[in-house]
Amino acid sequence: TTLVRREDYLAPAYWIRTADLTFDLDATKTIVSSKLAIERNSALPVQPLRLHGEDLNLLRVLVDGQSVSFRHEDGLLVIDAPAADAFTLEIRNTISPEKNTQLSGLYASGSGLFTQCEAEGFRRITYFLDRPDVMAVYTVTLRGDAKKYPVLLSNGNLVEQGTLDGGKHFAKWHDPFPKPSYLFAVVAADLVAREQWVRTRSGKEHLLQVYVTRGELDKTEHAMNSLIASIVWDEARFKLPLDLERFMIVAVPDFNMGAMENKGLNLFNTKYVLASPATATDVDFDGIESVVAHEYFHNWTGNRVTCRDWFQLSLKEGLTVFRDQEFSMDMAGSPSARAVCRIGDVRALRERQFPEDAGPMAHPVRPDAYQAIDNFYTATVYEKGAEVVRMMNTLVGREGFAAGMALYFERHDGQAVTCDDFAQAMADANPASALAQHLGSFKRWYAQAGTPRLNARGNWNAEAATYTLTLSQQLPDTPGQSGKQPQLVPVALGLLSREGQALPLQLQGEDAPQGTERVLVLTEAEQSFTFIGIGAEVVPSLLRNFSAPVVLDDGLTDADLLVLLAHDSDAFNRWEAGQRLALNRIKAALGHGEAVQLDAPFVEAMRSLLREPGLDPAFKDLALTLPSEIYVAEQISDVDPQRLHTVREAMLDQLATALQADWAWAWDEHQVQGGYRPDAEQSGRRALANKALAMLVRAAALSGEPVWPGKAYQRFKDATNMTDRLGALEALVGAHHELAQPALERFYALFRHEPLVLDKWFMLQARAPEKNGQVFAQVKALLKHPDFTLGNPNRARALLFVLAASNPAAFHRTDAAGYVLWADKVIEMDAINPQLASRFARSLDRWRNLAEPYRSAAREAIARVAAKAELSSDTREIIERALQ
Ligand code: DPP
Ligand code: ZN
Repeated sequence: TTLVRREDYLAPAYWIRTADLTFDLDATKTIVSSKLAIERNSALPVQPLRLHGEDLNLLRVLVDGQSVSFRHEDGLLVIDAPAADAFTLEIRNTISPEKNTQLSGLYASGSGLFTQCEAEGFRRITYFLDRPDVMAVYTVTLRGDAKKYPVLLSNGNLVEQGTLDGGKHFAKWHDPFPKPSYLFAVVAADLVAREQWVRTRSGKEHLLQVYVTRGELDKTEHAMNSLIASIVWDEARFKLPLDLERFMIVAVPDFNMGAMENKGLNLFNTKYVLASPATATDVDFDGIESVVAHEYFHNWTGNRVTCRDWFQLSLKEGLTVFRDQEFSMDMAGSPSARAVCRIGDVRALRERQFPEDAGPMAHPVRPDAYQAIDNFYTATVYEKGAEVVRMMNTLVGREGFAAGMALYFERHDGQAVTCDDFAQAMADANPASALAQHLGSFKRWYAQAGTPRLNARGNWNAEAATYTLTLSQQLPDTPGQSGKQPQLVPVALGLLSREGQALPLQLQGEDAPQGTERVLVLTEAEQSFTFIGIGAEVVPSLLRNFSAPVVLDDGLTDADLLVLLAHDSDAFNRWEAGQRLALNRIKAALGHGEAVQLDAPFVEAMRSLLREPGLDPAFKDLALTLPSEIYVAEQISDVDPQRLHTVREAMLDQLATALQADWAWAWDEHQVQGGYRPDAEQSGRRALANKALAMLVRAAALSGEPVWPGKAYQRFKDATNMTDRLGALEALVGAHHELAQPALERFYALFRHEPLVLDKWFMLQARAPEKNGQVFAQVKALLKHPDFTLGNPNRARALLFVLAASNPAAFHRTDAAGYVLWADKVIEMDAINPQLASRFARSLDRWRNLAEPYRSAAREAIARVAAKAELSSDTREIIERALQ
């Protein structure tokens, strides 16, 4: 395998202006006939035409209707001497969708045929210049059996359809927008659609369709509503209208990713389309809303303006994640619901991206090199990329950001561009901003990997009545990168009196205070900021709303944190103070090797938070959730996952017992009245009630008291929605109560024919808190269950990924059995689906941070996979990096 480097980028030697494709569709053998109008790029010297192709069976090649000599070289089809500067290339080849278990290119799922082309799947359909800076206008004719494939879809507009001999029919589609091949899509299947016409602000009518298999139409209402809301939002917030006559979403059960933004024809993992109150949880409803929005928003940020090369992936992904996060916040509504969204996003960032930045796969938001681009659809490119965009938004303000977006589209609509182009547009639209003044320092966020450490120390001078805050930053070395430069860090802050009052903020040199919250801009390695008129000791509330993706060391004591927990006006920092108090106790218990004994101030702080009148239940749920084992593991070294689990479980036991009466109050108080709505208000109440129930069952399991487990079983049986049913089941399973087994059996019997619900059944068992190796043993048993398969990515993720990536104590065992299973399954999966396997392989990324005997055993398992000769380049890259 070869390394592709960003600095080696060259413009394409040829352009493809139009692509006229015909598919004779068949699961065993599909014939692809392609007619391409090609033009030489006259800016470059004459070169051979080199086309990408993978797993194709070539039948013929014609240039301007004549046969031409060609050769194969390094997986490319090379035509040394194309006739002229502009010519027609005709290619005919066959492919086998049913043999395509990689789910990249054209593949079979159920009885239908579907495509996935990002990043490099189009070359598995036909020979092409399969790179995002080559954009063509596509006309696609689909021919196939009318019974098997009654629905034939491709991008753009339907221009013709009709019947053919032999029980076949055809459909012809034309997409007027030039697009890169990764946005191409085809669907041939037996589907039904929910349809809706909408009128956009310009007065144009558009047809929206959500396609699913028969029998699933009643689960498409939420996806359709989310799509309509997304269209309205993008027009209102960014003046970006729907530019298509028809916008289609198609749900596919076998899908490597969440969804795909193909122009006008989005393909979705069923998980992000299908939902009814009986089968989907509040979290699922939220996920659908945000993924539908994400893919829809790509129509502008990704499709109208796309990436010049795959190193620029965050240009579209970071920006589009930022947009879907903002959309979800606007949909959630109230300030506290927005804060709940933000906390969720930051938790995900810190549990997935921070470990990535600290491990062997650390890479900049704009990577410099890759072996397999599929390995770079990462938390860094997506979530850290979104944080980089969010910092720009913080620096230029909401209006300034909208102006930057407008300039970006004015300059680049219809082009394939770079991250630099986006940052430049943002800066040029806001010339007076700190972003524009320090653009070079800001852009290091794209170039330097690693999570910055932000150190903050305050010094109160009683005589001068000043408070001087000294901020400094340090960026750790990462594989292949050292000696890094300071980055621009926006630090949002407030100062509180020890009684919790917000203080007016006036910096030295200013005429008057400027409110009680502001953003300091750190651009150097170290800078000091002096506030005046500070008559007493203060508690700083730094990095409000998580204003930069950094690790903060502010030296605050528990007493300081208790002030913030009780009084901070910034909901994020209030939550953060509670997390830090909990983390301090976990670390202390790990340090002295004794059982945790929770102190009264902490328990009382948690109690008053839970009981605080008027505080959002969703926020209470988050504030009463202890930092996860994965998060804690990143705060320490030589991690012993078993010990960590024991300490955290003991803390949960104590919170369950000490707050028993309060949990019972919370359960009673947060029952939802009336019909099910997946909105922020109801889902917050359900989340807190379910948390309370889990705590009550936990306490009951400790004391042997039967009432709460009985109530949980009753709730499990009677629940009218999946959130409550699963919550009750999880309470029993989480406490290892004897009622868990009958409940699991009943759940299986009820939902065995609902694949997405069955995924939950597998997942629930894989993520149960480990106890004496029972959870690991259960996962091994479930691998042999007739409903388990590695062929369906959702099923594989539900059981194996959840075990290895989300249940440290079940996975990291002193007998190394988890690692043995990991290695076996990486190898087995790799032969079926390399993208899935390499993703799974990453669950051992952080092996170097483990204590012995885990570390050596993990290394041995990785080395065993590395010794395999026939690994895919996807998995090879992950394994090699892990051992470097
Ligand atoms: N581009 C897709 C998305 O992020 C996934 N590859 O929406
Ligand atoms: Zn995306």
